Amino acid sequence: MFVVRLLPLAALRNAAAWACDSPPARSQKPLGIPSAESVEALFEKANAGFATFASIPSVNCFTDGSEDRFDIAILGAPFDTGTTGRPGARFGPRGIRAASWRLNLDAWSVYTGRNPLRSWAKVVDCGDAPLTWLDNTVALATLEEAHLRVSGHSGTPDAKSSVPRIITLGGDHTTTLSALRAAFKRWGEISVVHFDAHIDTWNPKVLGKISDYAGVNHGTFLHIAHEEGLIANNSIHAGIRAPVARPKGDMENDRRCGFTVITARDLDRIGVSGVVQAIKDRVGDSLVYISVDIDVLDPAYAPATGTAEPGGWTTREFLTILDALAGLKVVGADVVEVAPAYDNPGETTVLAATEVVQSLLDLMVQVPVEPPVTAEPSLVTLGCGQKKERLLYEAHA
Ligand SMILES: [Mn+2]
Repeated sequence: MFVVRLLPLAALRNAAAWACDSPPARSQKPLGIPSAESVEALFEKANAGFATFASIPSVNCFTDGSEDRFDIAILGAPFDTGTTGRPGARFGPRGIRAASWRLNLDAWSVYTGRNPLRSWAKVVDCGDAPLTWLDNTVALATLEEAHLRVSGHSGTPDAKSSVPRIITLGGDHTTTLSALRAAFKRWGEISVVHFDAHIDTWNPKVLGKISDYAGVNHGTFLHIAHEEGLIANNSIHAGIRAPVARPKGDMENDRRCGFTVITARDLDRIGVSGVVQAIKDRVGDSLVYISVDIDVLDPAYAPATGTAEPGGWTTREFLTILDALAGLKVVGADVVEVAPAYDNPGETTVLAATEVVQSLLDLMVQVPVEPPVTAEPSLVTLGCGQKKERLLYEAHA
């Protein structure tokens, strides 16, 4: 009994001595104490403090900060009061940013060997535009102004392209109207490559006919963009499968708005390469805006969206198509209709959306684009003879 009591006390005394004085000699380095260099390296890599897209730097792009130069900007558009289906896309930007945490500056594509966040282009996150949810017309005008402020910055001094280009995180699809209005002022008329389950060229007299205010919504914005003369007559939809509201009228109006259609099931018939070729043939050498409604994916791959339609493409099929569009002159792009509240615990939809953003970034990095210089830069003559204002962009030295 005596021995049993004394031995533990002696052991405790020895342990206390090691902790306070010198540790016992060991052949290996103590675990849990990293080198100062390894900690320092993490700070050089990225700012992980705020949830920016892929931890890229955040910039207040809405002030006149002419010293803040960048080449591609991520811009959030938290707006969902133009939706006819399930609301919730106002949380799309923060959902996509949250899911992008696993991306970082060292994410190199296993397919291409490229990394759009390590290129000639400086990519920044501008945060969200300050949009009201109480008046759609005010919100859309605010978003257009936000786009113009962002694209009003200069590209970085050694960049291959002087006007910053924008990738918008929606927001319901109405937000694309503001992006197209602003893009027209910077770039002139542009073609739209529109990935969606729905045509979104509905005449406001067919969809939202209860008032002029209601007529501007996420199913009519491409009709309105056409009526305003913002988009060229060689635009194209891809992934279409949702029913239309009239037996013939809606598709006739769609063609009048300058669109041809690749349906979701066309992929089974012509394959990925057929879809890609059809898009490239259609837009040719035009300046292009790529709009991705996440409902182009099947609800199995993107359940978190406002108007899900069964029978869509897989995430892999769609990303293959998107990456194969390399060579297009992409001047603007978006990923819209992401409503994270309907996502599953595995974050299927928002993860897909982050990959789409990475692919859009890569398309922009591969082909730098300069705005066309016209003799009369403030006015552009449209195909219909109407004249529209376009901002004069003064390229930096
Ligand atoms: Mn849409």
